[in-house]
Amino acid sequence: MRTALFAAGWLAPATLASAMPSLEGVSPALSFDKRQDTSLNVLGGKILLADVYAGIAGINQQIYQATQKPDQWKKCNPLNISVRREWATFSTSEKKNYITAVKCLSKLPPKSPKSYCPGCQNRYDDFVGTHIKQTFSIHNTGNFLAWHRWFTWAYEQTLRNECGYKGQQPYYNWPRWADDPSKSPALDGSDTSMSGNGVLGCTNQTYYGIPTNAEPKIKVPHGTGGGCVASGPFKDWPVNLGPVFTDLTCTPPNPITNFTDPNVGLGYNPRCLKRDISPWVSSQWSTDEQVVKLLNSPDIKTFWYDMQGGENAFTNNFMGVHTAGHFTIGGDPGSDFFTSPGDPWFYFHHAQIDRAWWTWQNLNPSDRTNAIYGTTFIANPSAPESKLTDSMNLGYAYPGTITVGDAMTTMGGPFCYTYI
Ligand SMILES: [Cu+2]
Repeated sequence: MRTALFAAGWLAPATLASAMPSLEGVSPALSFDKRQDTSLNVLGGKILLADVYAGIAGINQQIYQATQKPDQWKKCNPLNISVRREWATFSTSEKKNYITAVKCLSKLPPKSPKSYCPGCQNRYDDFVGTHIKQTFSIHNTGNFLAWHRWFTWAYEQTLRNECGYKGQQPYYNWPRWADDPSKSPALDGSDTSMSGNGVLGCTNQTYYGIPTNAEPKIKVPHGTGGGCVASGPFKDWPVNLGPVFTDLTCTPPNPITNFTDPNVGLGYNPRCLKRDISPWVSSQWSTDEQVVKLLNSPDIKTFWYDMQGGENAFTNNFMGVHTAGHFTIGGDPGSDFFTSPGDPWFYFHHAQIDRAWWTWQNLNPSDRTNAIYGTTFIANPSAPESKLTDSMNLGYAYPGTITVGDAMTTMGGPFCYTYI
């Protein structure tokens, strides 16, 4: 049974825009229970069409779950669901609680044995190590979105279970800050940010090549950073693993560089966190227009390709929101797609990747919740197709296994969360 709201997801963008209520002078409710810091100024003063889509998706999902998934609804409904919000809507104490918990993870001992991850120094590194180990089977694959949904959730749970975090994983709403990411409260370098840009550094290179090869399709110019993050809460953040596949020549190579070694990139390689925040990237490929175009994808194949840089990746000067989000901060390890979770920024970006997928799914939940496209090995169309019954694990980062099918909804399997 489809309701009128499901159909609303298919309204033309122009219709939606004209139907939007004027929010002038109104303090919009941005969460079910928190009303601090919720003025539009905090959000950069813009109403985004992508957020209107997300709002429709959120309502659709509740109706779909209530009417079509009664067993899941008994376990997860508005009475117990957790709500992920943008960092800009967090109160100062919520931000500090989150920052403290992330730092705490980097001070707890690792669970990975040395034989599995020789360079893992702390609990945070368990997540980075898992991502490095599994890179070829979780990117440009059919499980890409499901695996990263679970990975981000497992990180959120670990912050809560092992480091006293009380809230949810924040996301970074790309288009809201696309003109100037350094203005976002998540990257402004303040005491309540995830630290900001690096100092000027790595100036031996004038650009990053995407993809990383001799003839890259896109050349990201060096910005005003590139060196170590020298201020803000993460100025002393330890980076221990990688790099594995990076275009940066100013970063020391990992002690284990042989791709036939199962521990490639997992040798101990201590260094500072580097960033080169790039409005050049975000203002081209992370805008409201770009996200709305992605959300208007008619099928999962289109959505999956568009998110990751198009069918012939990165041709036609198109980066896609996934790579654009990573290169909005760039640097080391942020620009290395194996080691990128080594920058705590990763989870802000991937929560937003998840939110974009969640939005697309719930614009038409009956058709899209279980829509899957892709194979089981990176950029290999002849590998076996990914299936909902494929199992996934997170190594020593988080216990247990789930199937891809378990991760197709945020209100089933191990999950019970939504976005606002
Ligand atoms: Cu990844």
